[in-house]
Amino acid sequence: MRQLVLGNLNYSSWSIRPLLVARKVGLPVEEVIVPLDFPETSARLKEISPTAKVPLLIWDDVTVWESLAITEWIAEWAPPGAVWPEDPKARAVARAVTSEMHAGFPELRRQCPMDIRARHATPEMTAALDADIVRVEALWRSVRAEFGQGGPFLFGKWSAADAFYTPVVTRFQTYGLARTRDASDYCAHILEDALFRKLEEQAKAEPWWIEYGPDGRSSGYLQPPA
Ligand SMILES: N[C@@H](CCC(=O)N[C@@H](CS)C(=O)NCC(=O)O)C(=O)O
Repeated sequence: MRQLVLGNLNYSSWSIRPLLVARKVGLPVEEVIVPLDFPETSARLKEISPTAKVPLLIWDDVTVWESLAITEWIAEWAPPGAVWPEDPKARAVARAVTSEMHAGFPELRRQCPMDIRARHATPEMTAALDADIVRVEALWRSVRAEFGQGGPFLFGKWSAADAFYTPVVTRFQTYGLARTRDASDYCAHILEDALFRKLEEQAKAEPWWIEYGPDGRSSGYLQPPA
């Protein structure tokens, strides 16, 4: 069995990161979506995942959880340079900014949950959210300035770093967060890229919706047909 188990693409930022990587390199894997926040979601995930979370890669007798570990597994499967930059210095920095995304930006994630197909008001600008946005924009600007000569992506050519920042780009769009011309330009390139456009179409067509309560709790529901 070769499956990439994912949450709904509209909301599951951790799922779309390795999904974009898998699609970019043409990994022959079945994509299976488990809609998040439904009453049966946890039980379904507990049956297959040690953390009861998605994404999860099942590849024959190997099960890999955690979006970054799945990305590294795909990088080993793919030819060199397909997932990470070929240049060792660029590759080291790409891994650093990707790890920073995986471990950081808590306020951006908490206050601006990914919701690709929606447009929401910009949330109240707390100092912590402001710091996350300032850091994201500085990071994009510095890696583009040092490594971005060969193309419109963070390291010129597309890499896993772009996959990991794509959910941030969608948040910038959904909540109107971009402040600098450089950040807006980078977001535009990601949003216009065919890899993202396909995913956006799928997210828009999904029948599953999530509502966030004032306490931050979320629950899934099915949108009645129009
Ligand atoms: N650190 C994990 C985070 C995974 C995660 O939090 N996944 C969420 C969806 S985006 C999930 O599976 N939630 C299931 C649930 O809460 O029932 C990763 O990078 O893969």
